[in-house]
Amino acid sequence: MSWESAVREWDVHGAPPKELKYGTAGFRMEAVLMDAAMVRCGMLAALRSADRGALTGLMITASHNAEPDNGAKIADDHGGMLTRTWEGYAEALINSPNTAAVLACIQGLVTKEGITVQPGAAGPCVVVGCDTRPSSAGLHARACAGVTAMGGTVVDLGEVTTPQLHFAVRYANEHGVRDAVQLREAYYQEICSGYVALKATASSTTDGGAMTMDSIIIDCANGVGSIAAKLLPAVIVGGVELSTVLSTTLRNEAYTGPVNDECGAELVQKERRPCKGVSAEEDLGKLICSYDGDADRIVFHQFVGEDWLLFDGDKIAILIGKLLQQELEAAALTEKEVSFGVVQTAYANGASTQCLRSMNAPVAMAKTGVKYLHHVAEQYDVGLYFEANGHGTVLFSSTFMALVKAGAKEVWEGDARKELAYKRLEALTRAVNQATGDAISDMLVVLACLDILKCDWAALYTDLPSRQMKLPVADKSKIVCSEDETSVLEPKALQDELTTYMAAVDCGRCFVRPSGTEDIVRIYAEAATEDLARKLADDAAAITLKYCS
Ligand code: NG1
Ligand code: ZN
Repeated sequence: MSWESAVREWDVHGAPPKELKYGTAGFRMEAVLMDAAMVRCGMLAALRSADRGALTGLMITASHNAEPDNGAKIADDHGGMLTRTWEGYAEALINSPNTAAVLACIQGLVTKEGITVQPGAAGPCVVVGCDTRPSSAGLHARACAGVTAMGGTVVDLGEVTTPQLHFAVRYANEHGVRDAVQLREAYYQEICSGYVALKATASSTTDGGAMTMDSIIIDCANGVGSIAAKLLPAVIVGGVELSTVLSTTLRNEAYTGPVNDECGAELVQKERRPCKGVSAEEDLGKLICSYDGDADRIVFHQFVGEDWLLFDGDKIAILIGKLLQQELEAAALTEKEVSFGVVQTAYANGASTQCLRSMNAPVAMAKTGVKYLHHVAEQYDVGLYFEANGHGTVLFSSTFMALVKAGAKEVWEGDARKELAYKRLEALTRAVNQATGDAISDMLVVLACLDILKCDWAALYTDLPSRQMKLPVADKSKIVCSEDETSVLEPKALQDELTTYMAAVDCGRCFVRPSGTEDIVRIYAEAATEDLARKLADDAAAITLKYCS
């Protein structure tokens, strides 16, 4: 069957009931409204695959959103986010008013990009995965139909985390693997072997002792993270079964409650309170982490005495940054050979930025949304990025990868510390999921960092009091922000008022921006005290409402 006939056969759902935008994390909205879009998303991912002559990916998830929502993220052949030009093509295709317009749109794209759509083994190939929302299985089937309509082949990963999908695409293209089982296995082997190798460099082990046992409680956000994390203990790398070095206790597993409901990284980080399923009585002193609904974000928390401590993305960045900087120095890889940078957004707590600067780590700022941070981090040999909400990873340039691979094999006569540093850096490149931020990989990296650094994580710096609010407004598009999103350009009077309020508050900093994933405006405020931060946020919200109603 020609692709034209196949598109006619499958594109039976019409246009989505409202126009969809490819936001900071792909298409996202109420699941029922995604029905129409999903077949077309499959077609688009297949077209991109044909264009690149390589596998692409399609993940069905609405991440941290409530359970009734769903969405689609398309991964490019390197495993990262879809390139900007194609976001525009995706919007045009998905919002086509009818099948004739879909056909015209595809034809236009094929001509413009010089794409050959040919069915069969040499044709397009898309790795498809989904989260555990009730709507995901149905949408998954539609996505696959879209790929098939374009003559494409599906590599079906089934229920996986978003980072597993991104990793699989990258790995498939690098190693010529198209088998779903092998791709799933490669993920665990790569990150777990890095984790065990890192732990093998902790002082107890290098002094001849056994590896220490890490212990962690995982709040799985009632999401797909539990399915992936459940497999960790049985992973065997280099003769070591992970259960002998890592003890995991899962809470809020998939199918035991609605995704992200009263649990997960979004609730813990934004509302600054523990999730359901953990308590000071049961879990005092134990390290807990919270994933989000598709396990591409993680934050840690702990009941200590009367307190409850939160270790968000900023704290994670500082911990990993500390290890990286220490080891780069020990390996004598100075700024001249290896550039190192940390990327944050405006949501990073001012105290964390200050802490990084005092560590002499170069800090760059990016717009909110992983794709923007990722892009800035790519400009360094070692680019560490984290959003305060727990989404982040480390990117290593190919030059750096080659350098540490060679260095880790070398015997550094008389320089045991240098040898250790190369081993640690090489292990880190495996433990980290370089395709995207990954709750499971970040969890393992943090545990290994704590084992190696043996520092008091909470004492590295103290957050400035801050407050975040979500403001439902009549029209969020009335607010237009500057490139770095720290000020409002339109309406100008709104920014003038915010500036006046900020100036009146000790250590006051606040900004407002329209969310790219929800129909709200986000308010952020920080100040010298809790009361001042709360008041600044309340004032900013009132001013914003005045201009947006
Ligand atoms: P929006 O809704 O545009 O603020 C949210 C997060 C981002 C990023 C995206 C993608 C905050 C303040 N914003 O974006 O950091 O994670 O979702 O999931 O947490
Ligand atoms: Zn997510």
